[in-house]
Amino acid sequence: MMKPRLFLAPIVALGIGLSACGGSSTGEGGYVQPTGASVASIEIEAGNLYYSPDKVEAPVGISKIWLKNIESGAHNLVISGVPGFILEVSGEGDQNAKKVELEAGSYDIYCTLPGHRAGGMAGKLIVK
Ligand SMILES: [Cu+2]
Repeated sequence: MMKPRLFLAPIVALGIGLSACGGSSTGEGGYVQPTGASVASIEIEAGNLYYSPDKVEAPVGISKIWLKNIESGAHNLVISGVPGFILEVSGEGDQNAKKVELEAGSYDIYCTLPGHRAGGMAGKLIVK
């Protein structure tokens, strides 16, 4: 008879490691910010089902993206093609910022809360 315990141990350890990642306010989705200095600071306001501006430009390289909540309600901002990146804000006046390194291109930004993107909480981030 074989000894399955030897093979089970690493699987259990992996499971614990994955579950420990969830729910942290500092490491949502395991996103790792670039360590270099940011060349631009981009500010986007979140209202109820809109961003202002809804079309923003950023230079190629590392930008620090700010999301500032100007109305009630919780919102967030993700960038298409940037896995794990999310800025979350809760009530009015709340703000959040993270650095992101971007190549030239047109990126969709949107709020992932149910109905928000379809309701108009979407925009474009143009990097050039
Ligand atoms: Cu939203």
